[in-house]
Amino acid sequence: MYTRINQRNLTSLQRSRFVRAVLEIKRRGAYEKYVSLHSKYFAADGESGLRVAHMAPTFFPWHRQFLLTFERELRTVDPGVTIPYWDWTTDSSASSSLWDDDFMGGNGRTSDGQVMTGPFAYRYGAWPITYGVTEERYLTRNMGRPDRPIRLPTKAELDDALTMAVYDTSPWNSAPSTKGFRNKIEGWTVSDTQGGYLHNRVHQWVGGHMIGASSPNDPVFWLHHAFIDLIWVRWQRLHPKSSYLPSKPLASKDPQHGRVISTEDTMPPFGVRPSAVFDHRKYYTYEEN
Ligand code: CU1
Ligand code: CU1
Repeated sequence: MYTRINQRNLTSLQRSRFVRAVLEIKRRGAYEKYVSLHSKYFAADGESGLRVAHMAPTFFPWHRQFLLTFERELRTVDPGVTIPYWDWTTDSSASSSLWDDDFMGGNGRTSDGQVMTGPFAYRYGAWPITYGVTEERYLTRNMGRPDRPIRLPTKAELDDALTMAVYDTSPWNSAPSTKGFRNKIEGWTVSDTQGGYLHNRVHQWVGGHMIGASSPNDPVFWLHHAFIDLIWVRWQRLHPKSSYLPSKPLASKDPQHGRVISTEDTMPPFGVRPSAVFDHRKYYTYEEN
Protein backbone atom coordinates (compact mmCIF):
# COMPACT_ATOMS: atom_id res chain seq x y z
CA MET A 1 0.00 0.00 0.00
CA TYR A 2 1.38 3.36 -1.00
CA THR A 3 0.20 6.87 -1.78
CA ARG A 4 0.00 8.84 -4.99
CA ILE A 5 0.26 12.57 -4.52
CA ASN A 6 -0.36 15.71 -6.51
CA GLN A 7 2.78 16.50 -8.49
CA ARG A 8 2.67 20.11 -7.27
CA ASN A 9 3.23 18.85 -3.70
CA LEU A 10 6.29 16.74 -4.48
CA THR A 11 9.48 17.81 -2.74
CA SER A 12 12.46 18.42 -4.99
CA LEU A 13 13.88 15.12 -3.74
CA GLN A 14 10.67 13.29 -4.69
CA ARG A 15 10.73 14.94 -8.11
CA SER A 16 14.27 13.82 -8.78
CA ARG A 17 13.62 10.28 -7.50
CA PHE A 18 10.66 9.90 -9.85
CA VAL A 19 12.67 11.20 -12.80
CA ARG A 20 15.63 8.98 -11.95
CA ALA A 21 13.45 5.87 -11.75
CA VAL A 22 11.85 6.63 -15.14
CA LEU A 23 15.27 7.21 -16.72
CA GLU A 24 16.57 3.97 -15.24
CA ILE A 25 13.74 1.99 -16.83
CA LYS A 26 14.60 3.68 -20.11
CA ARG A 27 18.31 2.93 -19.67
CA ARG A 28 17.52 -0.74 -19.11
CA GLY A 29 15.62 -0.84 -22.39
CA ALA A 30 12.43 -1.64 -20.49
CA TYR A 31 10.48 1.55 -21.26
CA GLU A 32 9.62 0.85 -24.89
CA LYS A 33 7.41 -2.08 -24.02
CA TYR A 34 4.96 0.33 -22.40
CA VAL A 35 4.86 2.48 -25.52
CA SER A 36 4.38 -0.48 -27.82
CA LEU A 37 1.78 -2.09 -25.56
CA HIS A 38 -0.25 1.13 -25.45
CA SER A 39 0.00 1.42 -29.23
CA LYS A 40 -1.11 -2.14 -29.71
CA TYR A 41 -4.25 -1.76 -27.60
CA PHE A 42 -5.16 1.71 -28.83
CA ALA A 43 -7.72 0.46 -31.34
CA ALA A 44 -10.05 2.79 -33.21
CA ASP A 45 -13.78 2.21 -33.59
CA GLY A 46 -13.49 1.46 -37.27
CA GLU A 47 -11.05 -1.37 -36.86
CA SER A 48 -12.48 -4.81 -36.30
CA GLY A 49 -12.04 -6.84 -33.17
CA LEU A 50 -11.79 -6.04 -29.52
CA ARG A 51 -11.39 -2.45 -28.30
CA VAL A 52 -9.54 -2.32 -25.03
CA ALA A 53 -7.63 0.81 -24.05
CA HIS A 54 -9.59 3.50 -25.84
CA MET A 55 -13.06 4.18 -27.22
CA ALA A 56 -14.31 1.42 -24.96
CA PRO A 57 -15.69 0.92 -21.43
CA THR A 58 -12.35 -0.51 -20.30
CA PHE A 59 -10.72 2.90 -20.77
CA PHE A 60 -10.58 3.32 -16.95
CA PRO A 61 -9.77 -0.23 -15.75
CA TRP A 62 -7.30 -0.91 -18.55
CA HIS A 63 -5.31 2.25 -17.84
CA ARG A 64 -5.48 1.54 -14.09
CA GLN A 65 -3.84 -1.83 -14.69
CA PHE A 66 -1.40 -0.30 -17.19
CA LEU A 67 -0.29 2.32 -14.62
CA LEU A 68 -0.03 -0.30 -11.89
CA THR A 69 2.26 -2.38 -14.09
CA PHE A 70 4.51 0.57 -14.83
CA GLU A 71 4.44 1.75 -11.22
CA ARG A 72 5.52 -1.69 -9.99
CA GLU A 73 8.50 -1.54 -12.30
CA LEU A 74 9.35 1.98 -11.08
CA ARG A 75 9.22 0.66 -7.54
CA THR A 76 11.70 -2.10 -8.33
CA VAL A 77 14.11 0.72 -9.17
CA ASP A 78 13.18 2.85 -6.15
CA PRO A 79 10.61 1.49 -3.68
CA GLY A 80 9.82 5.01 -2.51
CA VAL A 81 8.50 6.17 -5.89
CA THR A 82 4.86 6.33 -6.96
CA ILE A 83 3.21 7.95 -9.99
CA PRO A 84 2.25 11.53 -9.12
CA TYR A 85 -0.90 12.99 -10.61
CA TRP A 86 -1.25 16.18 -12.63
CA ASP A 87 -4.42 18.10 -11.84
CA TRP A 88 -4.63 20.12 -15.04
CA THR A 89 -7.61 22.08 -13.72
CA THR A 90 -5.21 23.90 -11.40
CA ASP A 91 -1.80 23.52 -13.05
CA SER A 92 -3.09 24.75 -16.35
CA SER A 93 -0.28 26.63 -18.04
CA ALA A 94 3.08 26.06 -19.67
CA SER A 95 4.69 27.96 -16.80
CA SER A 96 3.55 25.63 -14.02
CA SER A 97 6.33 23.93 -12.06
CA LEU A 98 5.39 20.61 -13.67
CA TRP A 99 7.41 21.75 -16.69
CA ASP A 100 10.52 22.86 -14.80
CA ASP A 101 13.98 21.67 -15.78
CA ASP A 102 14.18 19.24 -12.86
CA PHE A 103 10.93 17.49 -13.68
CA MET A 104 9.09 17.12 -17.01
CA GLY A 105 11.06 19.79 -18.89
CA GLY A 106 9.44 22.46 -21.01
CA ASN A 107 7.61 23.06 -24.23
CA GLY A 108 8.92 22.11 -27.66
CA ARG A 109 10.72 24.77 -29.68
CA THR A 110 8.81 26.48 -32.47
CA SER A 111 10.83 25.17 -35.40
CA ASP A 112 10.41 21.44 -34.91
CA GLY A 113 8.63 20.92 -31.60
CA GLN A 114 11.74 19.47 -29.99
CA VAL A 115 11.81 19.64 -26.18
CA MET A 116 15.10 21.38 -25.33
CA THR A 117 15.01 21.47 -21.53
CA GLY A 118 14.77 18.98 -18.69
CA PRO A 119 15.74 15.33 -18.28
CA PHE A 120 13.79 14.13 -21.32
CA ALA A 121 15.36 16.52 -23.83
CA TYR A 122 16.99 14.45 -26.58
CA ARG A 123 20.15 16.55 -26.56
CA TYR A 124 21.02 15.33 -23.04
CA GLY A 125 21.13 11.77 -24.30
CA ALA A 126 18.93 9.89 -21.83
CA TRP A 127 15.64 9.96 -23.74
CA PRO A 128 15.96 8.83 -27.35
CA ILE A 129 12.62 7.82 -28.82
CA THR A 130 12.88 4.46 -30.49
CA TYR A 131 9.25 3.38 -30.81
CA GLY A 132 6.77 5.76 -32.33
CA VAL A 133 4.50 6.62 -35.18
CA THR A 134 6.87 9.30 -36.50
CA GLU A 135 10.55 9.21 -37.35
CA GLU A 136 11.64 11.79 -34.79
CA ARG A 137 14.10 10.50 -32.25
CA TYR A 138 13.50 13.52 -30.00
CA LEU A 139 10.55 14.18 -27.69
CA THR A 140 8.17 16.82 -29.04
CA ARG A 141 5.53 19.07 -27.45
CA ASN A 142 3.36 21.88 -28.77
CA MET A 143 1.60 23.26 -25.71
CA GLY A 144 -1.72 24.94 -26.25
CA ARG A 145 -1.70 24.08 -29.97
CA PRO A 146 -0.96 27.68 -31.11
CA ASP A 147 -2.23 27.17 -34.66
CA ARG A 148 -5.71 26.29 -33.32
CA PRO A 149 -5.49 27.35 -29.67
CA ILE A 150 -7.08 25.23 -26.96
CA ARG A 151 -7.12 25.45 -23.17
CA LEU A 152 -6.82 22.73 -20.61
CA PRO A 153 -10.15 21.57 -19.18
CA THR A 154 -11.52 23.61 -16.28
CA LYS A 155 -12.78 22.44 -12.91
CA ALA A 156 -16.31 23.38 -14.01
CA GLU A 157 -16.02 21.07 -17.01
CA LEU A 158 -14.70 18.26 -14.84
CA ASP A 159 -17.45 18.77 -12.25
CA ASP A 160 -20.03 18.71 -15.02
CA ALA A 161 -18.77 15.35 -16.28
CA LEU A 162 -18.72 13.95 -12.74
CA THR A 163 -22.48 14.50 -12.40
CA MET A 164 -23.15 11.76 -14.97
CA ALA A 165 -24.43 8.73 -13.11
CA VAL A 166 -24.31 6.19 -15.93
CA TYR A 167 -20.87 4.66 -16.42
CA ASP A 168 -21.14 3.94 -20.15
CA THR A 169 -23.83 3.24 -22.73
CA SER A 170 -24.38 1.60 -26.07
CA PRO A 171 -22.71 1.74 -28.56
CA TRP A 172 -19.79 1.67 -26.07
CA ASN A 173 -17.43 3.52 -28.38
CA SER A 174 -16.52 7.10 -29.30
CA ALA A 175 -19.93 8.13 -30.67
CA PRO A 176 -20.37 11.80 -29.76
CA SER A 177 -24.00 11.26 -28.78
CA THR A 178 -23.54 8.85 -25.92
CA LYS A 179 -24.49 9.86 -22.39
CA GLY A 180 -22.02 7.79 -20.44
CA PHE A 181 -19.44 9.13 -17.99
CA ARG A 182 -16.61 7.14 -19.61
CA ASN A 183 -17.08 8.63 -23.05
CA LYS A 184 -17.50 12.11 -21.62
CA ILE A 185 -14.25 11.92 -19.66
CA GLU A 186 -12.35 10.15 -22.42
CA GLY A 187 -13.37 13.07 -24.54
CA TRP A 188 -15.10 12.03 -27.73
CA THR A 189 -18.22 14.07 -26.99
CA VAL A 190 -16.65 17.36 -28.08
CA SER A 191 -15.23 17.81 -31.54
CA ASP A 192 -11.55 17.85 -32.26
CA THR A 193 -11.67 21.51 -33.32
CA GLN A 194 -12.14 22.20 -29.61
CA GLY A 195 -9.53 19.62 -28.72
CA GLY A 196 -12.09 17.11 -27.47
CA TYR A 197 -13.40 16.89 -23.95
CA LEU A 198 -11.29 16.34 -20.83
CA HIS A 199 -8.87 13.44 -21.35
CA ASN A 200 -8.36 13.88 -25.08
CA ARG A 201 -7.96 17.62 -24.82
CA VAL A 202 -5.09 17.24 -22.36
CA HIS A 203 -3.26 15.05 -24.86
CA GLN A 204 -3.94 17.63 -27.57
CA TRP A 205 -2.90 20.53 -25.34
CA VAL A 206 0.53 19.02 -24.61
CA GLY A 207 0.81 18.08 -28.27
CA GLY A 208 3.72 16.38 -30.01
CA HIS A 209 4.21 12.81 -28.83
CA MET A 210 1.30 13.07 -26.40
CA ILE A 211 -1.04 12.87 -29.39
CA GLY A 212 -1.89 9.39 -30.53
CA ALA A 213 -1.15 5.78 -29.82
CA SER A 214 2.48 6.11 -28.72
CA SER A 215 1.77 8.87 -26.18
CA PRO A 216 3.61 7.15 -23.29
CA ASN A 217 6.79 8.33 -25.04
CA ASP A 218 6.15 11.54 -23.10
CA PRO A 219 6.50 10.73 -19.38
CA VAL A 220 3.81 13.29 -18.56
CA PHE A 221 1.46 10.60 -19.90
CA TRP A 222 1.69 8.82 -16.51
CA LEU A 223 0.88 11.97 -14.54
CA HIS A 224 -2.09 12.74 -16.78
CA HIS A 225 -3.44 9.22 -16.47
CA ALA A 226 -2.94 9.13 -12.70
CA PHE A 227 -5.33 12.08 -12.57
CA ILE A 228 -7.76 10.33 -14.92
CA ASP A 229 -7.58 7.38 -12.51
CA LEU A 230 -8.32 9.69 -9.57
CA ILE A 231 -11.30 11.07 -11.51
CA TRP A 232 -12.68 7.54 -11.71
CA VAL A 233 -12.22 7.23 -7.93
CA ARG A 234 -14.12 10.48 -7.40
CA TRP A 235 -16.92 9.33 -9.68
CA GLN A 236 -17.24 6.06 -7.75
CA ARG A 237 -17.49 8.02 -4.52
CA LEU A 238 -20.17 10.34 -5.95
CA HIS A 239 -22.23 7.51 -7.45
CA PRO A 240 -22.03 4.56 -5.06
CA LYS A 241 -25.05 2.92 -6.69
CA SER A 242 -23.56 3.07 -10.19
CA SER A 243 -21.17 0.49 -11.48
CA TYR A 244 -19.09 -0.46 -14.45
CA LEU A 245 -21.03 -1.32 -17.62
CA PRO A 246 -21.63 -3.52 -19.52
CA SER A 247 -22.05 -5.90 -16.60
CA LYS A 248 -22.59 -8.91 -18.87
CA PRO A 249 -21.19 -9.84 -22.28
CA LEU A 250 -23.25 -8.23 -25.04
CA ALA A 251 -25.79 -10.38 -26.87
CA SER A 252 -24.59 -12.00 -30.07
CA LYS A 253 -26.97 -9.83 -32.14
CA ASP A 254 -25.47 -6.62 -30.70
CA PRO A 255 -23.19 -4.95 -33.29
CA GLN A 256 -20.66 -4.43 -30.49
CA HIS A 257 -20.66 -8.11 -29.53
CA GLY A 258 -17.10 -9.31 -29.11
CA ARG A 259 -15.74 -5.79 -29.31
CA VAL A 260 -15.98 -4.63 -25.69
CA ILE A 261 -15.15 -6.17 -22.33
CA SER A 262 -17.79 -6.64 -19.63
CA THR A 263 -17.25 -6.76 -15.86
CA GLU A 264 -15.98 -10.33 -15.61
CA ASP A 265 -14.24 -10.73 -18.97
CA THR A 266 -10.47 -10.45 -18.95
CA MET A 267 -8.52 -7.51 -20.32
CA PRO A 268 -5.60 -8.34 -22.58
CA PRO A 269 -2.68 -8.42 -22.23
CA PHE A 270 -3.00 -8.43 -18.45
CA GLY A 271 -5.50 -11.25 -18.06
CA VAL A 272 -7.17 -9.13 -15.38
CA ARG A 273 -10.93 -8.59 -15.11
CA PRO A 274 -12.27 -5.06 -14.84
CA SER A 275 -13.87 -6.07 -11.53
CA ALA A 276 -10.46 -6.90 -10.08
CA VAL A 277 -9.41 -3.26 -10.24
CA PHE A 278 -12.66 -1.50 -9.31
CA ASP A 279 -11.28 -0.79 -5.85
CA HIS A 280 -7.90 0.93 -6.07
CA ARG A 281 -7.47 1.00 -2.28
CA LYS A 282 -6.00 -2.47 -2.14
CA TYR A 283 -3.04 -1.10 -4.11
CA TYR A 284 -2.69 2.60 -3.30
CA THR A 285 -4.50 5.66 -2.05
CA TYR A 286 -4.61 9.24 -3.25
CA GLU A 287 -3.63 12.22 -1.20
CA GLU A 288 -6.08 14.76 -2.57
CA ASN A 289 -5.24 18.42 -2.58
CU1 CU1 B 1 -4.25 5.44 -23.41
CU1 CU1 C 1 -4.64 9.13 -22.53
